[in-house]
Amino acid sequence: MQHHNLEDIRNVVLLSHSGAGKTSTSEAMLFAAGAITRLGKVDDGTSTSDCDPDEIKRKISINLSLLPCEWKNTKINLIDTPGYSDFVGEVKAAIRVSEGAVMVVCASSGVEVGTESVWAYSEEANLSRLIFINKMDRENADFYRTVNELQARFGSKCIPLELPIGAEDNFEGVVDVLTMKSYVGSPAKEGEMPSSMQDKVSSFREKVVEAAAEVDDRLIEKYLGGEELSYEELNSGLRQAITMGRVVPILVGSATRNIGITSLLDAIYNYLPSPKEREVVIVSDSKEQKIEPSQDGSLTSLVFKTTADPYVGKLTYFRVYNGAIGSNSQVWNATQRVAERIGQLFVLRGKNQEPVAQIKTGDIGAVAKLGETSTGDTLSSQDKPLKLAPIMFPKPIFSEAVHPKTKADLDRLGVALSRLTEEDPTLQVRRDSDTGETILLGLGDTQLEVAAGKMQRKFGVNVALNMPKVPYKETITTSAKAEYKHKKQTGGHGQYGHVFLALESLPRGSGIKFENKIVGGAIPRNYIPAAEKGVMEAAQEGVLARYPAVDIKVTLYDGSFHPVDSSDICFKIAGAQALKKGLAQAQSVLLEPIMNLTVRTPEDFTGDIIGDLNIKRARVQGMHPEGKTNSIKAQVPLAEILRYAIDLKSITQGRAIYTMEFSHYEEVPSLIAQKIIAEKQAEKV
Ligand SMILES: Nc1nc2c(ncn2[C@@H]2O[C@H](COP(=O)(O)OP(=O)(O)OP(=O)(O)O)[C@@H](O)[C@H]2O)c(=O)[nH]1
Ligand SMILES: [Mg+2]
Repeated sequence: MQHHNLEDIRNVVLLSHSGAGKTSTSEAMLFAAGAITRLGKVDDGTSTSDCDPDEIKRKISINLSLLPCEWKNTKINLIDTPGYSDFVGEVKAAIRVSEGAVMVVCASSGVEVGTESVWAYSEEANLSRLIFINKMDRENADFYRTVNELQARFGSKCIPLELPIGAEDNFEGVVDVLTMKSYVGSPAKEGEMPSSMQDKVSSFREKVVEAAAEVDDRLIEKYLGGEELSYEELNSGLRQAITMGRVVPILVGSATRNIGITSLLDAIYNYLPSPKEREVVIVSDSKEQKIEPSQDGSLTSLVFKTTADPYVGKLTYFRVYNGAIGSNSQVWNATQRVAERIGQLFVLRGKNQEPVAQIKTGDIGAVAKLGETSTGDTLSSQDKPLKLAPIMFPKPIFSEAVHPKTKADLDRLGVALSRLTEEDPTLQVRRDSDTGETILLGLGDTQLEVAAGKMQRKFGVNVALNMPKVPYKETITTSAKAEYKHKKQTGGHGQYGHVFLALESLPRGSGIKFENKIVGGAIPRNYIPAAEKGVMEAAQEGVLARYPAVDIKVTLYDGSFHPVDSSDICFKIAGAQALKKGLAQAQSVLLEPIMNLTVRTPEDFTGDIIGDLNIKRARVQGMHPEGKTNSIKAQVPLAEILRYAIDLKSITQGRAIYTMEFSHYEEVPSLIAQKIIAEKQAEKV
């Protein structure tokens, strides 16, 4: 592929609810543009985009894919994204490096939850959009119903630019509303539109003409004066309206039957903006500055994806916003403040890599084996280290405990996990110091399952994912005093340590506080730290179910010693045993973590969500309607919402989202506490 000028590039992300046909549509576009010679199929695992073994196995997209093609001397960098909500991190990254979007909507399912989410993301990112109503050949496909739904949800700016000829099995082609020509079959043959569609096409044409004229004073004058606007005038008006987001044109077709695909490519070429039409936002010291992108400018390039493969090594995907980057050069990572050596550059198409000498402004490329660079970093030149805004990824809301199956798996676990989190910024790893578990956090169960599969396939590490343990704690409810004398008389040297402890409750979140109130040398000062250590260590395992004891003030107020037999270890034992006795006397109870939960849901599901939360021992604290969305705030015990990602998905068919964060610890109701204690005791046996 030739190098292209800035105005001859389109970076276009495909967005949709899962399964609407993004991958099939991008495959059809690659085929129509001659970038591939065989039309692959998602269902056979032969598509260019879904080339990862997990994608082939599950027949869904998991990773974003770069799928460049050339159309009318313009380089179109199609970026296919996953529709499944667990992989929204990939969608966010792809949106960040695109100027335009094709929103794919299924002609039979219409507007779905995922359509609404990606619509909102593309709006946030200010992308110019086209809508492609796909699967017109499917049973129940209804173009006009889908158009009505789109207009009802997203407004009257969604205007058909094409109408279908036939539907379902009889879907044959499309009519271009502006030119009033028809494109039938595959490959498309241009012809006259069916005469039966004349009136319909004319009435839709009127709407397009009006929208195109409206953006330009000269055109609107001409239009209102009753003059005909030329095709060129209409096209340029329409282009402006689409670039400004005032119009979102609707096209139609069938990806698997390869109908309506060349006109989709034409629309991308005609109506979506080039990188030249978007200013580049530079952030430095939290100030923002906008620059015009230029081939001669200083290199400014954003890393938007990293893949790690034990055989191929690390691959870094980047988009150049300003200047150019060359093979075998050196760049400056402005985020990490380190120099990086650039080896051979590539242009990727699915899994195929084509070596290139240079990637210029506006274009997207990849490079292998960068040592320091990670997703979100800016690569620039050292003399002008311009930094781009990073990519905003969603925070994890779902976690599983990772249990390596063998000792060998355990040894390699750390490396595998750090590679995984490097590849996917929506994954995080944490060690829970209370339960001793390694916790993998992400956006949903499927994402974590795929991650576990990848660990096995790529790094040979076998793990089981289990529900994480709840980090319960124990505390006391009354005050108590306890004495312990550790005394042993064996052959030679004896052992002697003797302490009196007073235990009192402290407010939640205080932990264990130790105070020494020994007066008059009942215990020599040098043994106090040992007694304290004994207390602190024993507090790690409470008396109910061996959970850490917290929120207790322990006062050492008396004791005795032996001039020969006493030692640090004797006082440590005495401190530990006295604490255990005290905990047993002071009516210990179990504490559990309570989370602050916020759910955002379409209002119709409010009742079901509250009903479910009530079963989960939640305290609903408030509801805030925002338009048709309701935001519900509640405090819920962690133990009840370890699987909330799955529960909420099934209550709302995936239409609600939530966030949660730790709030505080609270006493577990006694019936539930008895069950937890019994389970823990059974575990011990
Ligand atoms: N009948 C019909 N089926 C289609 C069409 N386009 C896609 N499909 C089928 O719909 C299913 C999903 O298609 P994909 O292209 O994988 O959809 P996607 O949007 O990429 O899916 P995700 O990436 O998982 O979100 C596959 O079985 C396709 O064969 C179409 O135009 N007509
Ligand atoms: Mg796909």
